[in-house]
Amino acid sequence: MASKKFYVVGEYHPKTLLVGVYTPNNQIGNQDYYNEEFLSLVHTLDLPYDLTYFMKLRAPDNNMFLTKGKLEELTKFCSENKIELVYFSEILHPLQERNLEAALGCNVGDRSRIILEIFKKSAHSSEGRIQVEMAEINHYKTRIIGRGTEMSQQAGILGNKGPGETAKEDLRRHIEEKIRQARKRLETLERSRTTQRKQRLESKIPLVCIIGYTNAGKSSLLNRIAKGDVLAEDKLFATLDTTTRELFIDNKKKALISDTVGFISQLPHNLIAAFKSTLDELRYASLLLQVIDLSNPAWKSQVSVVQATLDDLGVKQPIVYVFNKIDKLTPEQLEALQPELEQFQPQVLINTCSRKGVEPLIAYLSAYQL
Ligand SMILES: Nc1nc2c(ncn2[C@@H]2O[C@H](COP(=O)(O)OP(=O)(O)OP(=O)(O)O)[C@@H](O)[C@H]2O)c(=O)[nH]1
Ligand SMILES: [Mg+2]
Repeated sequence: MASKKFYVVGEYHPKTLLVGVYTPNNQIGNQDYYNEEFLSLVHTLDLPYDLTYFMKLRAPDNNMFLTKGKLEELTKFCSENKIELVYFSEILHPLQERNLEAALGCNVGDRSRIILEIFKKSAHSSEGRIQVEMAEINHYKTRIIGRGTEMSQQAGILGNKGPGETAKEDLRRHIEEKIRQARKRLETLERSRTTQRKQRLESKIPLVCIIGYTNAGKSSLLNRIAKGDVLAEDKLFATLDTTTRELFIDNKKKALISDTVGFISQLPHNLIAAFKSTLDELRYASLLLQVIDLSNPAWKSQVSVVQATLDDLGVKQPIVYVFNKIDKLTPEQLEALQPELEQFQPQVLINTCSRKGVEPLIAYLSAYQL
């Protein structure tokens, strides 16, 4: 299934195809929802593209990612449409990426690359920027060095250490130096984070963290209940940097409250690793507010993705399910959702459009012993 999409007039870009591949690993929603989310990622990045191609794959192939038949179809499509660059909706192993490039005769990018680029655009603090840089170097390291291996194998045929091998060694050294520098800067920042945390723990002020799937309304909630001025946008990953504010309930300072990076299905491993120190903060929270966009048909899978990410990070803090954007649902729709919502306890239903909309959460926090 292929359809035509927008061009950026007057600006050169390689003829680009987006390939949405729905696989059993996707975890999230149905095929339409999955593809829609992929397009939101692409739009968030303002990535110009020419065509889309959506397919369903029962089991990804270890070497090629696509099965033989699907690969043949796509190769034909790329050559007929003179495609130069293909972005896949899924995370590709560097070997799969190289093999696909060879088979399709195009440059290939994957989900990790798109999310990395979005993170790069949204990181403003020095810690955020270094974390993204670290993830980026690691992403490209495996890919570049992999290609280097092919270069050196060709050189090996001539018997000596050929130009390919020297280039590979230089590159490896250069990348390792970059990683070393980034790690050093991160360590310095981590030390200052540990000092701050120690001060906070000593002061006995509890910490509440707002977590949730990207675009659920986390920053809007912080802005509403703690007079923040965090950028809230209808974009994925608008927030990367942690913002912490004082939370006053009943005119008393109750806690510090933080808003941080959102989660998404199949967040690249490099990024989770790079943001580990930021996310580690969650383990020191007294309470987590998990914000859920109840108006999103895939809200339930989004809750599972967040839960799985928390499990990976070893976070076991108490959670309140904060069902948000209920202003977008009719009373009948809300009523119909009740049986499903029951399973998620404790819960509050809110919208962040007004102070009144967040009152159920304020009442909950007022009664909660942090
Ligand atoms: N209708 C409605 N829209 C909301 C509500 N809360 C947030 N939004 C909108 O949802 C979009 C995302 O809100 P953000 O607060 O940026 O979401 P986030 O969870 O911080 O997103 P990231 O930082 O990108 O992960 C924005 O366009 C908000 O205006 C709500 O209660 N009702
Ligand atoms: Mg945000």
